[in-house]
Amino acid sequence: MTLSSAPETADVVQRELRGNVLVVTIDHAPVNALNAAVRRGLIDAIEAADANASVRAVLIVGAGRNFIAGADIREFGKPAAPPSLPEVCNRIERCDKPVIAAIHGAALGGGLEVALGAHYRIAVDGAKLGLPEVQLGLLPGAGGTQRSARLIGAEAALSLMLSGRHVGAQEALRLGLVDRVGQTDDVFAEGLAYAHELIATHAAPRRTKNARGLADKEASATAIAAAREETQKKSRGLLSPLKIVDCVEAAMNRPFDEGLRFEREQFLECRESPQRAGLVHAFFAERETQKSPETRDAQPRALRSVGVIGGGTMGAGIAVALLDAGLKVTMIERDDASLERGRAHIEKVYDGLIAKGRMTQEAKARALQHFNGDTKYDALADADLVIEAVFEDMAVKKAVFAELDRVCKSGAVLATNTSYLDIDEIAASIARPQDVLGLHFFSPANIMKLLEVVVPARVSAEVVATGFELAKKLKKVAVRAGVCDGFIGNRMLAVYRAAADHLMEDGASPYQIDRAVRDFGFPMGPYQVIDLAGGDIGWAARKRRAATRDPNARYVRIGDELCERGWFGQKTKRGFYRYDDGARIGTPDAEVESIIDAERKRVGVTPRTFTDEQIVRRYLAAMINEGANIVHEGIAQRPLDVDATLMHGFGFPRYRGGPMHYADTVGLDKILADIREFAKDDPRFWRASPLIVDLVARGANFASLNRAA
Ligand code: 3H9
Repeated sequence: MTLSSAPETADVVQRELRGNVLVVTIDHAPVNALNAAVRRGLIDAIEAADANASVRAVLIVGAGRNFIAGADIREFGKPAAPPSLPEVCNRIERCDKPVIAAIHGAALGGGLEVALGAHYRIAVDGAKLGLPEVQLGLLPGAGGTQRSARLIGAEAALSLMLSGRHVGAQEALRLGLVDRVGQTDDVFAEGLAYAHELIATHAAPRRTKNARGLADKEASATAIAAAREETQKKSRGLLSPLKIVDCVEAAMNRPFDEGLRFEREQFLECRESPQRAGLVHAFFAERETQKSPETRDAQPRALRSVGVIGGGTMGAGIAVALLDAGLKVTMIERDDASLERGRAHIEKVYDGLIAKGRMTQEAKARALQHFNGDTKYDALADADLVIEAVFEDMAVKKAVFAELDRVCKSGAVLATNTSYLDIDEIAASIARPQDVLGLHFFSPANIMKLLEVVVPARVSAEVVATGFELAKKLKKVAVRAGVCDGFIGNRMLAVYRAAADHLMEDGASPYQIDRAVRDFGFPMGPYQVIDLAGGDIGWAARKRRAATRDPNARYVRIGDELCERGWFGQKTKRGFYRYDDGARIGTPDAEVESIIDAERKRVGVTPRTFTDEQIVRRYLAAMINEGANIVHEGIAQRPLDVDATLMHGFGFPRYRGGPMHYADTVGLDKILADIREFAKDDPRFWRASPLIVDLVARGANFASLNRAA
């Protein structure tokens, strides 16, 4: 029997006999995902080891930066090619010779399942072990639910699988996921030494399926019941988390092979679900948005010290995000009192974290060592990047940029955090438009993942690449956006909120609209969001735009009516909801309903009823249609950029993959038919996007544009 691999798998799974150890190296860039060739190569390697008397042990290692990142996510949704991953793990476990997995980098999902199929496990520092399938709408489907529970017990296995978190080598050792941690980070040498030691001590194969982690039935049953209760509360709308609990219960109650069969059935159900498709789309969208023509063509500029202009909520949040990434921050405010308030805002964020036990006083002190404040722009002379977060007014912004132009060193990136002002106009007002960029953060800026990198016409590619580099340092999802009123996210928000207002004036209550939107999967409905953010913010923007609004467009005054009474939401204890006695969750307000009724009468609307489904259809059709316009105009590069924006900045449920992915799952022809139907009532508002019309005519969908880009 030969020890060399078949040609089609030889590249991705290499075998080499080192003395009496068969070293099996998975070499499938970029992350050693388990595609069909790797799976076949692994089985062949184990067959070869069993058939060759001179092999005394098998060592599985990964080439490159990882052991194995998991199943090949790109294969989901395509016809399955044999052998399956469960077969691979079972075959490894059945091997007659001891099999050792030596882990560095990621051993995630199917990657950890391969390691659990092996008989012994060693990890080195920097290893990341986990079963993150839940984040893709899946469950570990190659024996992971059965073997992990047997190996480390129900409670620890459930916690790993339900959170999807990664654990390092030391924690893996404590949990019992690995048998030892290497002394060095040379995974190959460590693994080989371990294999020789096992051979020398005549260690036999030790099969995880026989591990006794579930032997204490009472403890296991208690952990399973607790996980089920918690999951029912926390994982609203999700398919796979409860199935993970069911699988661990099966591991406790059934023989191994039956448990495996049960797991497989549950896995396949998840794999075929729209939730899996939505979450995998989200996974790739988050990675794709980081790529732009500029990041391909240009190198980012160095980023060490950053200036922040303005110490309001936004400026302070941005400062915290920068400090958290280890950058030096200088905040500029107009006078000492304002600067003091800015610093207090920052401290408040940290104190909140300390109160929740997520930060220590020492860590706060360390972070603040990198913070400086000044009232003079000259303090920014050495800044690599400056982000202004001052009042949304063109004249004020231009004055700030004139100062920056005066004091900043050549090559400094000058960014504005404006939400809707024309950045081309700001750029044109100074002598270095090539350095001016939009960096649009979302509040609270230290928490929200989204960063719109807004690209004005005259900016240099290097500056744009620096914006993306900053997002990476801040661990944010960067989305490239063009200049227009509201960029991607806020422009869409204005339209779907208007659709909600129309529904409200036409007969739905704000409470029903919020409920319908929540039931779709958003964490909050639009009126809860307004109450949380403060109704006065939108009111001020509406007043600013009143002069330029199309006088014939429908305008719903209900929000203004509430604001005129000083009902701005949570902070005034009244908005669309009442917040009596400092309550954070509002209760419906009969007075608000009478105000709505009065408005309906004033404008001559006879209220009608809407089902929750009808509400959601209008709300989403408005969102999708504007998203299509944004892609059509080139403001977003692809539909997936719109998806990432809505998921990370506006609470769109990740398991539905963003509005454009969701539209594809409904069918664009149906969305178009809805828009045309709604247009019968209000043709000015409901104008089908030319992009949707074109895609439907061609029988294409949004996904085709993601692939083509
Ligand atoms: C599973 O295992 C199911 C089984 O239980 C059951 C089966 C029966 N497949 O993130 P990066 C690509 S479910 C295909 O930028 P990093 C990624 O798209 C799986 N491709 O690098 C990117 O491509 P591109 C459970 C994958 O160093 C490139 O690799 N496993 C996969 O920042 C680099 O990725 C997971 O959920 C994959 N599995 O982080 C782990 N993974 O260059 C998912 C990555 O074209 N992966 N790619 O843009 C990760 O968490 C991170 O990628 C990892 C590396 C930590 C590994």
